[in-house]
Amino acid sequence: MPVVGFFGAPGSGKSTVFKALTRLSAPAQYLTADLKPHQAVVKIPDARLDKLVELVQPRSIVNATCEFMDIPGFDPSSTEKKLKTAVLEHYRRCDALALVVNLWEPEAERLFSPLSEANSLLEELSLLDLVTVENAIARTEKAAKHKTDKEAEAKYAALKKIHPLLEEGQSLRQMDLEPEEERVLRDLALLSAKPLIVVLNVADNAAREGAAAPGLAELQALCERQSLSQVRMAARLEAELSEMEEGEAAEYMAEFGVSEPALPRFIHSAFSALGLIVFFTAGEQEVRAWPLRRGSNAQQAAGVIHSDLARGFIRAETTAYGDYVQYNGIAGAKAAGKVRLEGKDYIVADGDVMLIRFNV
Ligand SMILES: Nc1nc2c(ncn2[C@@H]2O[C@H](COP(=O)(O)OP(=O)(O)OP(=O)(O)O)[C@@H](O)[C@H]2O)c(=O)[nH]1
Ligand SMILES: [Mg+2]
Repeated sequence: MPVVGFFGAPGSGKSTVFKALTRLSAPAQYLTADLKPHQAVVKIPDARLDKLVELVQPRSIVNATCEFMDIPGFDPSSTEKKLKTAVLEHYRRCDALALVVNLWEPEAERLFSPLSEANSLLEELSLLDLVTVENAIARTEKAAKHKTDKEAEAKYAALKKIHPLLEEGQSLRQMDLEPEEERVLRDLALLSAKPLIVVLNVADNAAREGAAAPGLAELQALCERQSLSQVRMAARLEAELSEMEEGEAAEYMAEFGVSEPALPRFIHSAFSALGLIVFFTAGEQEVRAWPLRRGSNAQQAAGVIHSDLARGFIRAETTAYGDYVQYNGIAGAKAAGKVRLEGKDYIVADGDVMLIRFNV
């Protein structure tokens, strides 16, 4: 299950976004006495899953899930060392970070433009990594120079390559790294390497898709330049919606011109940043959505369900989601010749409905 943590300037709306997405209010005290952040697991709404359920009428339904973490903003000037360390540890544990940018505050009342706010936070991630990398260089230098430890040598070389780039303020995301370099750096959990979703937190009156907001266009351009996933959200409005009955919420959404609630839009951006797709299993017992790393093969998909299925993999009966729906389920798809028997190397496509044949 992917874990997404909210990152942003103090008061940018992280806790409000958390509430909008989880329907839970994060208490004002976001860290408990043992410095744990406020966490929530949400079921991911999925229109395709709903459609499969309608066709199959299973006994149980399992949505994919995502975990959100409301973490206090990182304050580089903070002198509370214990708090700072704890906050950074939480960020390192996240699979992706969501940068919440304040685009709702009137221009006259703010000290920094949204663009400079976002840029300085992105630079902060690179600076934090610079410190981590310098410490790691000091630790691996000796072993690398003895030329007896290949792993240390590879790590040292990768660290020396990224060090000057981090000094320039680049993020790891922007660097061209070989998969092998990525591998040796993985245990450092570098923050600027994490998939990033930019939450464009706009005022209620700018909730409508396409509506202008001060600073929004510059932020969108930044996201384009750095290929960052972005999601526009009027967090305060959405947080209010999360407290309403469905009908009332729909009316309210229509009034403000919001065509789709924040959660599915956010998940869409997050999955794209994380490089995740979804495949389905659909039986009378259970219909279920499974997140899967894009580019995975059928055997790896089987392994997500259970390691036995990967070990004893024979083949995967695979139907594209569109075919499954068009032919009213597996029987119709079979009759139309739309169910394929795929081997273990088949690269799973988003929305595939799969039945794994295995033998252990
Ligand atoms: N008008 C408006 N106000 C917002 C919006 N998002 C947040 N706010 C207000 O900004 C204040 C701070 O919001 P929070 O969600 O607590 O911000 P935060 O980023 O969690 O703040 P810290 O955890 O203290 O860093 C609250 O008073 C919110 O009501 C928004 O989209 N529109
Ligand atoms: Mg907060």
